[in-house]
Amino acid sequence: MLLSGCSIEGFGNAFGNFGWPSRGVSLQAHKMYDLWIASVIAALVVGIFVWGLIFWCIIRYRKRGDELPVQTRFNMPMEVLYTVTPILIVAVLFYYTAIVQTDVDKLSKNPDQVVEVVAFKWQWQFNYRDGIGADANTVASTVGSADVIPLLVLPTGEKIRFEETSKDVIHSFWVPELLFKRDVFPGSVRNVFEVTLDKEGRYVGRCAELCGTYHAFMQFELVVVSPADFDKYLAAKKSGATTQEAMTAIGKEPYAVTTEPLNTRRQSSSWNQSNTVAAGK
Ligand SMILES: [Cu+2]
Repeated sequence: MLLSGCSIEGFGNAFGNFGWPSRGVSLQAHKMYDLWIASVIAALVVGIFVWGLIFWCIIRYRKRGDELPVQTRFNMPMEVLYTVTPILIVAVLFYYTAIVQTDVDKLSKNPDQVVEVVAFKWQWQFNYRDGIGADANTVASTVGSADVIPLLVLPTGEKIRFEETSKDVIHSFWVPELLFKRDVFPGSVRNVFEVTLDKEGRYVGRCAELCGTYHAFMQFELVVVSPADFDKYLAAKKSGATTQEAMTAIGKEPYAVTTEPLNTRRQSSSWNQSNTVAAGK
């Protein structure tokens, strides 16, 4: 890879990111992505080596006659080799996983922004807070409805802390482009994590924990903007503007563009149309 000038990202891109949607839109996501692709490369190297040995054995030692081959019981150096090698591989993977995981879970003392994520059956509310913890105050808020997808507007380049809480059952906050999801618990447990976003854009978010009949309604959109636009957006919200007005104020499309509300009036494609014929009639 070094000789051919390939990067981990270039290699991942060439193979559809090996199952991930992209390299992600946060510094934390990039680290997880690199670990994932590097692990796949390690697995491929081992895989190709093992497949090679298998095919070599099949061809080299295929049956050539009725003469019984040499009967051996074991080969000590080989036994040691294929016990020690997998342990080394697992140890290296574990080492890098522990480093990345610790990094992704790291919390700063003074995050630049704090967002309280409130999940309930079956929507999201995003509260912009003036400090850390349950005792801080909400300075601006956005809540979704069956007709309007809630927008979570956040800036690039700042440490953003998410504090999660649920009003009823367990939900899960998931933005696929963050390559990350975390459960949202009811009660006194406030799950916390931080990200630093580095790519402006609009990314769909979903509830990733089956939480009831209208679980599928729990969609939102993460809107990543420049810090200047974010300050303007938050100022507009603080002065009483709606999310849509504040979005218009910074020149952005006021409604979600990555997803749309589910149609609750199912008629044309529904199983309970008036003219359907029940089975057996
Ligand atoms: Cu949910």
